[in-house]
Amino acid sequence: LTAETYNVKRGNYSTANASDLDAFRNIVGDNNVVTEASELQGNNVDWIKTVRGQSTVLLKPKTTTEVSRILKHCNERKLAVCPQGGNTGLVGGSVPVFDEIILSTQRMNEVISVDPFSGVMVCQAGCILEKANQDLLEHDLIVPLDLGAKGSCHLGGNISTNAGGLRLLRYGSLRGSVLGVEAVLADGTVLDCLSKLRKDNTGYDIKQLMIGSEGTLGFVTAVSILCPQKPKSVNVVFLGVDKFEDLLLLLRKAKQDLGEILSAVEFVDSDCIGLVGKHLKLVNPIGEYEFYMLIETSGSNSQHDEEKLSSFVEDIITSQLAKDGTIATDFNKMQSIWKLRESVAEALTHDGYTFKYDVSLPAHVMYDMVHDTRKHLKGLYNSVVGYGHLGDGNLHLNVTCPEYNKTIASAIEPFVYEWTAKHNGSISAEHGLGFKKRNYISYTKSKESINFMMKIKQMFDPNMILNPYKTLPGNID
Ligand code: FAD
Ligand code: 2HG
Ligand code: ZN
Repeated sequence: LTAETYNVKRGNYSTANASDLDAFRNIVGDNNVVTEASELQGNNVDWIKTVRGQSTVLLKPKTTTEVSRILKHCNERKLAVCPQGGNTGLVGGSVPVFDEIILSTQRMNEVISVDPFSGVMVCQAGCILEKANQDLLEHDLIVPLDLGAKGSCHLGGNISTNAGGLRLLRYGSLRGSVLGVEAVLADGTVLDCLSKLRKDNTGYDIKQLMIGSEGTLGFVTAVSILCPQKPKSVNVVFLGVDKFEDLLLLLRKAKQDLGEILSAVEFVDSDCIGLVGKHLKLVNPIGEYEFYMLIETSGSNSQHDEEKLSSFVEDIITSQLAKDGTIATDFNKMQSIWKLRESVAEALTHDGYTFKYDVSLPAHVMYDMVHDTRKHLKGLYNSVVGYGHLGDGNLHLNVTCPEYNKTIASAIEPFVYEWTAKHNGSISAEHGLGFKKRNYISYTKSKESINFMMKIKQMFDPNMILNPYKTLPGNID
């Protein structure tokens, strides 16, 4: 899909010309100004291949100074810019809509420092999440964030989307663990908020504005993150459950009985397991049930953790809250269970055109949304699945259909947004609004807050060059 499908008009921006390209080559070197259409193809299309831009310029700076010089030039020339990290975003925020210049963190991948005592890692924004986590293991530390896209997503992208992921239940949101951010503003100003301090109450906390602003307020160049100790003992349980209400009882019991060692509580429905089996040949290690729950514990004493977990599993199987289950204590088995959960997004890409919704809801109504969507769509789909971060009240509702068409699109939206608002949820729990959801922001935020957001945008980026057509509703572009 392109801008036309979404009925968006190009803003009044300049088009990059030969002298702009010379200026960019002068800043980053010839090899780091990409203009070859074939090389740009991947950067113009999003991960789920549902939106496509037409940029003709990709820039790959290495340093903050280079980013600053690029943005200063773009601002003076009124050239629109689309910041891009690993391009794994799921709301169309990471790709251009028209011919925005793609500014990538691909080469900004240096770890600047790791302090094993405080646990603070400082690194450039282009560090890949999985690689950063591996590097940290040497210091017995881990990144407080994990997600299925870890092999490609960049820490700068994670911070710009305020990614949630699989460890949020234990380590909290990035708003707590990110201690500092360095960002370049639209006019080239370097905003150095790269603090390594756990506590700092001197005035307003500007880095919080960068977190989750999806590249609309500044370009994140470096981050400082408080990283927890690598747990000495990790275990995973995979359970088969008949009813959604039982998942909620299990969640409460897991909190009560596993307490301080509980590190993740995820769920998938039976259709998700069907899809990862069908499209990716992943094998479900237990029988067939309506729901599956993944519980992870992370602690410091394996004997203590395993005892706690075994007694928890014994209780829930005896009481029939869970119908079946398997405990994994070795690395390979844990990995294969996690893979079942983390691969649902990929399996869906093989199932047809995917409409994705990422909502926060009160836990007791979470799965009603999936039932109601199935009923409402009256068979117009290939699959309607529900899965997600149960412990955080975050449902991923996905609808696949043979191909995109307006009838299906208008049957789904605004239905899902209205449903979410009616139950006091959020239309974006973790993926952001990007290009696809910006015009629905008012289902979750008040008119006053949206107006305030617009004022902030105008202050940070008066020429509106940073990621236009994203996050804020269309009427200000
Ligand atoms: P991109 O996709 O490149 O960009 C995302 C947004 O941030 C865009 O608006 C872009 O313009 C902006 N941006 C990127 N870099 C910068 C920068 N340096 N400065 C300013 N703006 C920037 N998300 C979750 O929250 N939880 C999950 O569990 C989760 N699982 C996922 C699983 C899979 C398989 C996939 C494909 C995605 C998943 N995501 C998840 C989506 C998630 O938002 C991204 O994976 C990740 O945070 C984006 O990082 P990225 O480097 O790929 O950013
Ligand atoms: C996940 O938790 C991701 O797997 C992706 O946030 C969710 O694809 C989705 O809907
Ligand atoms: Zn998720």
